[in-house]
Amino acid sequence: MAKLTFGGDVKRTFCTLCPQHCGMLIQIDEDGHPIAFDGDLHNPVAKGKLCIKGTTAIEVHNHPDRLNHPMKRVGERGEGKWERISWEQALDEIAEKLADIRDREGPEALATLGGTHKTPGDWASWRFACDFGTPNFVSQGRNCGVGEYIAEVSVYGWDTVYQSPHPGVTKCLVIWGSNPAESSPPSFERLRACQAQGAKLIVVDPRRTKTAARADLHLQLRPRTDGALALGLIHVMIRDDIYDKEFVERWCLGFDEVQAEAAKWTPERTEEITGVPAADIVEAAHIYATSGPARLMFGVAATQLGEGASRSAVLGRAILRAISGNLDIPGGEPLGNPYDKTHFAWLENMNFEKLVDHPLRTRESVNAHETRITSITGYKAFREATRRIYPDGHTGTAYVLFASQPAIYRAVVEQDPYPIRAIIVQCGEPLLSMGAGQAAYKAFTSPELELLVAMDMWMTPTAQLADYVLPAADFMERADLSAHWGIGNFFVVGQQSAQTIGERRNDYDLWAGLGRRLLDPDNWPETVEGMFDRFLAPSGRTYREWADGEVNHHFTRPKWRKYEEHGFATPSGKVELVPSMFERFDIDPSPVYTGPPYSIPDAPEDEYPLQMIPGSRVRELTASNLRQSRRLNRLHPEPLCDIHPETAERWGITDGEWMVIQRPEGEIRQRARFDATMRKDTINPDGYWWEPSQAPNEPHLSGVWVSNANAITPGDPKLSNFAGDQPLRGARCRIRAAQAPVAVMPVTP
Ligand SMILES: Nc1nc2c(c(=O)[nH]1)N[C@H]1C(S)=C(S)[C@@H](COP(=O)(O)OP(=O)(O)OC[C@H]3O[C@@H](n4cnc5c(=O)[nH]c(N)nc54)[C@H](O)[C@@H]3O)O[C@H]1N2
Ligand SMILES: Nc1nc2c(c(=O)[nH]1)N[C@H]1C(S)=C(S)[C@@H](COP(=O)(O)OP(=O)(O)OC[C@H]3O[C@@H](n4cnc5c(=O)[nH]c(N)nc54)[C@H](O)[C@@H]3O)O[C@H]1N2
Ligand code: SF4
Ligand SMILES: [Mo]
Repeated sequence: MAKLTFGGDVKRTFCTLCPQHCGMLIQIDEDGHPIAFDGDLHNPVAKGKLCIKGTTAIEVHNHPDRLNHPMKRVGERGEGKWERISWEQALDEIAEKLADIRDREGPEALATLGGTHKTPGDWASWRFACDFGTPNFVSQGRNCGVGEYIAEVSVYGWDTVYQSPHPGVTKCLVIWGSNPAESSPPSFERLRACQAQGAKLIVVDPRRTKTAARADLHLQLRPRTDGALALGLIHVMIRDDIYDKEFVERWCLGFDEVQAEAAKWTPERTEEITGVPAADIVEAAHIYATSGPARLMFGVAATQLGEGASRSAVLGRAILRAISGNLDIPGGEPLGNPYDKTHFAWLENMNFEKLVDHPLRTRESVNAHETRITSITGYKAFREATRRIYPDGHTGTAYVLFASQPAIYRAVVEQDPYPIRAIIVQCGEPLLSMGAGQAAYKAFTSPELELLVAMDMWMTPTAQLADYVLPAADFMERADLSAHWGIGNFFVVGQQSAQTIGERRNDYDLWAGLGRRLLDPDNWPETVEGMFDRFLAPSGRTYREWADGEVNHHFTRPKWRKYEEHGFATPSGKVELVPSMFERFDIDPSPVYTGPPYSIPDAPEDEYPLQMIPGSRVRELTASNLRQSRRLNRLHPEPLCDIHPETAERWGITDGEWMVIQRPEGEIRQRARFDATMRKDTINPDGYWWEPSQAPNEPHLSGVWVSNANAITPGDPKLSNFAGDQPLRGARCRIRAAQAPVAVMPVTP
């Protein structure tokens, strides 16, 4: 296919079929239908490359199963009886119900559930929730792990989450609980470029992933033992005197405590707990500490390990970044850069401050009494702690505002600590993708829930239970702007490329429609373009000027060693290896390894001898999304569970046959895929599995209970980590061979 060039009938935007947001060009015909696509060579994210998912954009746009009109439920929830209504009617009725609920129960009785970064729904939903007065909103950061942000901001005052390694300058890369070979083609390219220019690669993962296969050293640890591994590495760095003494002496508090605790974690003891050979731990510490600038990357796994394990994992990683002397040096760990205020007004437009002082709000989020740090009080504390350096706010700390899903479900069913009566789901799939699937189901079908709205591109299992279903536009049929959750230093603007089909709308329209009915309309521009104009106002250019102009993106130039000028954005101004912010919120701040080491207590080890680590990304799918594509479906038609052949043999399971995975919550079925590189104590079930073509509506809900691993991940809010992140990885399970091919409803919530 000839390369497309921007201009005329070739429009320019970016793909949002996964959160990488690679630049894309779309050619349209005279009726505005997309007929060809290409990567955008001038976009710095992917430099013209697209992955297999991105190449289905036109198929997704034209797919016959897409939702095209708003619908209102006329039968029972989940019965599948719908009446087509107009957007005006849908918005009027939803607004009326929300006003009534707000009057009776307070604004906190509304919760919003969102998924990964899809623009414009994620930020628009936060913005609405804060304006409405409810702290019970869930989006992006919550799913990918708030614990990481909190740990990093508590230790060194900014997060390193959305930062890249620098080929040629970065000399060591640690990929820890992440697999960019599947999850991020652009990051994987950069990783390879770093390696080509001499960087060493260490991978910390219980699986031998495609990324691990390229590593100089793969530390194949037992799931959930990351905190112990971190201490083992710190032990060697201190013992062998290869940490950055000068930096530690000048900038770090709490080193003595770290040293005392790490002294106990000899390589041999660390091997006992983690299963990683002692010699590899020693070698890894030396590579990490002595190669030159090193980057220890974000990976979702560390925050998904549940109570205890997750705290020590994220804290241990933050300590490693600090004592290795890599903070804010070129090629090391860039401490973000707030958006360039001469170009972009992000925090000013998010309404977080409005939520703090909201006149109608009287309560904290429904998880605040358990995970105290993720609350409005937590937000205020971080705002104070970081104010000296970031007087205008700090998005990394704003992430502490996200509520925790299991607590929301409990608030619906048990009205504990107070009732939630309405839930709006947009850009997320709680039954499949967001953990605690059964708890979500109980909430959505509870008579206590007065309103459930779902805005999606497809009739998902959650949408099948909703009272109102609203059709979402895809990225080609909307004006767009990607600001990387407000934590990056880069934004990109996209043109609306294709003619909208049916009555699909961009996600902002839902919140603006409700905002204009229920709140101050001046705060809710009628169109998303009007909202983008507000974000872009400091640049002196409008959305249209950016979208149609020669360059549609902007980077903030990094500055290094900013701390030399003004210290770190922590209460003490130093790197706090034992973070006072943890102490303040009753979280154990010491670098101890907190267990229980291998298990989540709801499934005893003798009955559930294996650990499952479901939800690892596969290149050809995005969580529960894109299964409707025939092309992608052919590549991955069935749910696959990686298992060591000896483990399989022990339980009578055959390669390629169906196996049952069981937990106290119930059981699911997947096809066994033998993999001799797996640990024998760990299985890796596919995540987010459903069958869009199978019987919709109750009781089957398109197969949501058949193979969906998140139907059996633990749903008790008490098992979440200190920040309210769910235990999605490492829960105990047992397995057996399945007798029949696929049962209809193995799990009965
Ligand atoms: N076991 C396990 N569970 C996990 C994880 C894990 O690693 N293991 N990872 C967690 C993480 S990090 C995340 S981010 C979540 C992902 O969770 P989600 O983001 O919820 O997952 P998706 O399935 O990608 O998207 C959910 C829905 O959004 C719809 N959608 C796509 N684009 C748009 C759009 O532009 N507008 C609207 N309105 N809808 C759209 C899709 O059709 C889909 O139904 O999963 C979490 N759950
Ligand atoms: N194709 C595709 N790309 C995606 C997505 C998608 O759904 N599909 N989702 C996007 C989203 S929302 C996100 S957040 C990113 C996530 O991107 P990544 O962070 O790369 O997420 P995963 O691929 O799930 O990788 C997590 C790794 O952690 C390992 N792991 C499991 N348990 C443990 C443990 O106890 N300790 C350690 N150290 N490792 C463990 C798993 O084996 C897996 O290889 O990907 C994004 N990109
Ligand atoms: S990696 Fe693929 S799916 Fe993700 S944004 Fe890029 S092209 Fe789209
Ligand atoms: Mo995510």
